[in-house]
Amino acid sequence: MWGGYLHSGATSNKTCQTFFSVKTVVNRTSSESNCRIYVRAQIFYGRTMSIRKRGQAQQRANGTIQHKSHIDDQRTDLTRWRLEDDRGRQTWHYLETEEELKAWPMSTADKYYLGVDTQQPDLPPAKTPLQACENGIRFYSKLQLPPGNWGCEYGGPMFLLPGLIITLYVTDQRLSRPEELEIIRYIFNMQNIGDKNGGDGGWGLHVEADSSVFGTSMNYTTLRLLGVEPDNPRMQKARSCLYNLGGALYGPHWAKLWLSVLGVTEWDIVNPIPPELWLLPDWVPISPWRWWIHMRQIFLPMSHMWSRKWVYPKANSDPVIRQLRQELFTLPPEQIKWSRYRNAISAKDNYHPKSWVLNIINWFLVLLWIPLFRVSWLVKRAERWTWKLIQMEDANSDYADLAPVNAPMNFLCCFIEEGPDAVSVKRHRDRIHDFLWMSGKGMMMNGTNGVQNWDTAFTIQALSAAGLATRPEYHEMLLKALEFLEDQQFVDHVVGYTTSPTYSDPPVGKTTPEAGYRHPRRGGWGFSNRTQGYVVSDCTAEAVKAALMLQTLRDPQDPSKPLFPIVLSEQRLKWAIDIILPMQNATGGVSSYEPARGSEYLEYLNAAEVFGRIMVEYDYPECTTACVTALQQFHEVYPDYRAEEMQTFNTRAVQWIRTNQRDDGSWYGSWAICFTYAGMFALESLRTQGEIYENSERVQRACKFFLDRQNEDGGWGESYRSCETGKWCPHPDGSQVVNTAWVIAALLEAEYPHKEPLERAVRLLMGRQQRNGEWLQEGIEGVFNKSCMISYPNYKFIFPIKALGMYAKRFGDMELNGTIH
Ligand code: LAN
Repeated sequence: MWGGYLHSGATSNKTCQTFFSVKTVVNRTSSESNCRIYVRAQIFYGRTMSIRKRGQAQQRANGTIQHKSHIDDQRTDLTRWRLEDDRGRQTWHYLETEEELKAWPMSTADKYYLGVDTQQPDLPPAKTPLQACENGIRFYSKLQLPPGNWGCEYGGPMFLLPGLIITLYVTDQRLSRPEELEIIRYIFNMQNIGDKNGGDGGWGLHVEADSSVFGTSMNYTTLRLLGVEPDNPRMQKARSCLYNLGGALYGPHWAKLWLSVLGVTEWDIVNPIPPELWLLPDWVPISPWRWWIHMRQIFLPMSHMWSRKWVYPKANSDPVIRQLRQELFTLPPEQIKWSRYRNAISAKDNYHPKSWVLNIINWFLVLLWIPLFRVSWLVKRAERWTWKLIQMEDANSDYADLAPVNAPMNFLCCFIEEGPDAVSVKRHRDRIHDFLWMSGKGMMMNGTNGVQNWDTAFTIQALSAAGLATRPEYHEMLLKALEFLEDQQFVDHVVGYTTSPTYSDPPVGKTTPEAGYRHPRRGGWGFSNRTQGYVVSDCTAEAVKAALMLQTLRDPQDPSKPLFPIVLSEQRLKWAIDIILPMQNATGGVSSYEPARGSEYLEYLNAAEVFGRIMVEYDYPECTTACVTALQQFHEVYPDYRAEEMQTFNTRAVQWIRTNQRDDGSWYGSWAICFTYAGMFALESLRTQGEIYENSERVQRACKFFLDRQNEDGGWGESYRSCETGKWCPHPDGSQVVNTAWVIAALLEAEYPHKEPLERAVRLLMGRQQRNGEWLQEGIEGVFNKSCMISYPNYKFIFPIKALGMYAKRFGDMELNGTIH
């Protein structure tokens, strides 16, 4: 053991008025087998939002941080991190002083998320499924946060932090020192090194993916901007991986855009992103308002940036940028003719090759439109309109924005348009913290600003399905969860909606430019929290179901009394139904954020290269089922409200579910992996129309699909490759707790009559449970856009709890004899 001061400095921050100084104590711990220097950073700065101006805390010389230890060897003291949950706004804070530590003790949830021992006691070993279910709840309930929701490490995508760090860099900002150190540590922890994905030293699109130019060039750049030196052996390895893939010239569109903003590449390398498209009349089939919401909200700031051709003003004098120009390519930069590489893309990144249509359009734009027709008044008009839409998006979400891809882009647009001291820039800077998540492996950027509503609604439903929601010991937890949902419902309209020609009450599924092309939102729920402000069909439906499940329970002691207060009033639930009803597509199915507005042919314009099925909304069995079951439950409680419409909605929706089934009996899932997830929803839908194993050939086929794939140990394990390939791919590590729980729930929804396969599966869940009631993290669970995985760590609690409880309800809570795996 040895210690000493490594670095110190002081700064002040105009906006946040923070004070910063770093005192790092260096220890060499024997527990770290590689004898890595362990730096316990004691960091003194204002507790709340800590963003420094670049160059203030660190003395920058030649663009790199000047201090002796290797920045990548450092880490903070995990026991000083705390999660704050302010009405669903989750932010992590590093405590600097002993007083602060005393005033803000570490909670079990903090410990759990940070991978620190939670010290939860061993529970009496479960002999029956319900005992296992209750042991699971006992552990999981300790993770509930004060406002009533659950926190979530929502990692997976490896392209989010780069956008943030580049934006901060070019706007001359920095995160706090502990945050930066932990981001570096996280990115290194996710590097493909050793036996991880071939160990070539790169990064992939997501944490489990093979290295790609996108992942490698972006994460390498991020590390360099955060001060990691190029001669670090891991960086050398990353570079050689990048060169093997062709270098950053072979990156996808988004990578080229970010590198051009940074001044590492030139804008000529970026295929055109003309904001003029936003001026197309709404009836035009390719108008951006018809695109999937994520694509249009990303295209929006991207097109603005592209049109302005904005470049980091200090690019040419900043040594890091100059070095990056040497490090990222296989050719010296002066020899590169940037425009030649607009269409260059490595095979590893080319998941969705650009269509011939898009290639012709790009050719037309580059050779004819831009030089001959793109006159300045038109450009100005387009930029004025995109800027207005960006402002509307910021206003509707209090600068949280739809997701962590468009949030940094909007941030940069505000900086470009309004300058460094603008309120908009400060608000964006502050909001960044909502996305950052601290874990035992370092700090990541969550896929959204949390999973608050989604996990909370599912948790309530799991206990209810398990028949445990009436138990007094869970009452407080469930009430708090219900109150959380109440607090997070959208109770206001989007900017411009009430004065737009499309306004009506109840709303209809139409939109106009005056409403910023948004779907109505009052009464809906989003995936994360109220601030973010985007209605999602199934998030609304799952929240309605959760609320109804609790609010209709009778007190077991006195059945004349309700067990829970009416936290969500009849009016508020009706508003939610008003949001769900206009979500249905002409096909009968339901999409994610809005009914589909454009044709699937728009996929020909998919320019992202790394994702599939992103251009428009599609029908999803998951979203469709959630809406069907919510409407059904609502109708049982309030039979007079819009009953006919609900009836028609459900008949058409379930018919769509039927037609969406594949010949082998399965359904393809788009939001988690994959057939096991979608099958659970689809069978629930069919059950609402009385279609179960006994009377339905299609349900029998669905059950057979699962039974044919049950592993020897009784479980199911599905790999993310199922999502990419559209074919069942077994998980390389065998059965997975989450897949197994989904299939148990699916078979029980189907009323599959034979107990034996279900009992074997239940045994697997029980066998994987730890003595303290928890289940350990296994493979990644979620997906989006077919190719990018994302984690849902709470699923390993929610779904086993649900499945075990459902099983006990159906077959009785008997002791299970025999080996538990
Ligand atoms: C999510 C997460 C939640 C998810 C469900 C509610 C589970 C789903 O049933 C509907 C769609 C939705 C809301 C969804 C859509 C796409 C999201 C927002 C994500 C997968 C989380 C991250 C992803 C977003 C697109 C990430 C940004 C990346 C881009 C390629 C734009």
